[in-house]
Amino acid sequence: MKDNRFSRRAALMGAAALPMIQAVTAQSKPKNVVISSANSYNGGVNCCAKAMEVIKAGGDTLDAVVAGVNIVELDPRDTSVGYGGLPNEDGVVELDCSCMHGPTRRGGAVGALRGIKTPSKIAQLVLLETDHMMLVGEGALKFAKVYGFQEEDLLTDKSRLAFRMWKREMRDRNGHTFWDSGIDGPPKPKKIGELRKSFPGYDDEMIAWAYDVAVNPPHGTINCISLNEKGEMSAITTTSGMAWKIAGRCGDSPIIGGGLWLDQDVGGAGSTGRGEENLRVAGAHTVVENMRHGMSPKEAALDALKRVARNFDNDEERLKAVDLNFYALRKDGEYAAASLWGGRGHDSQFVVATSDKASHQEPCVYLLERKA
Ligand code: SD4
Repeated sequence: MKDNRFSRRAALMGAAALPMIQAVTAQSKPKNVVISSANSYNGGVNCCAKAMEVIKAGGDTLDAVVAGVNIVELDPRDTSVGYGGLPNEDGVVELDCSCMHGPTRRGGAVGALRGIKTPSKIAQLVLLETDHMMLVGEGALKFAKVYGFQEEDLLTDKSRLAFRMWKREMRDRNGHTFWDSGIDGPPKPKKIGELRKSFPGYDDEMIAWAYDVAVNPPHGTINCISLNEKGEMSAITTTSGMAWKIAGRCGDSPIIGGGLWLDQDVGGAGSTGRGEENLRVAGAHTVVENMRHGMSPKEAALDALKRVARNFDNDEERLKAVDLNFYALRKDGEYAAASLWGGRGHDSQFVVATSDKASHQEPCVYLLERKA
């Protein structure tokens, strides 16, 4: 006799996922799709345009995302990625990156890499040329040099100014810092005029920018995921990490399963924002597993954000300090990006390029809305 209870339960629980897994894997014709975070200075749009160009020319999906993010890594204006990224508390830029190649199911990563403008290329070399998954610090730099990469100063005039401003504003509980003259630190917020005296040679706009990033370190990072017409996928996340971090701190970006995950049978996901909170939910892996079990990319990303909110007992007051975004591309070409909070700068947009639609921004969905 047919066990109706079992079939009903199966439909509601585990087995409900099975038809969706088939839907993901047995899709008709894959298409070319690249998605990325938005980033400032049109970084995401340029990244996806480049990656799509490589894919259309028949290039490998990993080469495509590496070429795409290289543009942002090498752009000194983006202070969250590669050259010109904001440094750690010692004034040294330390870069994190991870990448995954779907067809070979391999990954490579570097953490706290100093002196190399394009950590994506080193992470790709770890993937291609070694039997390891991740190299960090001095070892990662030595490895890069073996392949002919030059060690360079990654600070720009702009990021050095921001660092000096942060040093100066880093006060003890009496409002004092060794970078300020006298022992009575003036109250915040500072007037531009006051800062102008300490930072001669910079215009007011630069000083205001540096003050703002010193006290409110910005988010950035670029994640990029690609799919080609053969159904092959790759993904990458690259960053200078959290500004003013303790030397040696690795965020989520170089952690395979945290800031990046890709399963050739299902799809890929990546993250930008506060890495520590992402790591507490193994975010990118969670998003891909959610898709495996039948969620759409949008549902999968929002579910991962709900887990983050749960870690704060859904207390929006405490969550205010957290910015986090997930990007997801499923193997059938469906995609989405989700932010914890709606409507904030480039976090509210992500970038998409397809065979027939040039690289462009689309809105992220979001979990929470800031009250006015
Ligand atoms: C980190 N997730 O190091 C990175 C930083 C970032 O937007 O994405 N900022 O935690």
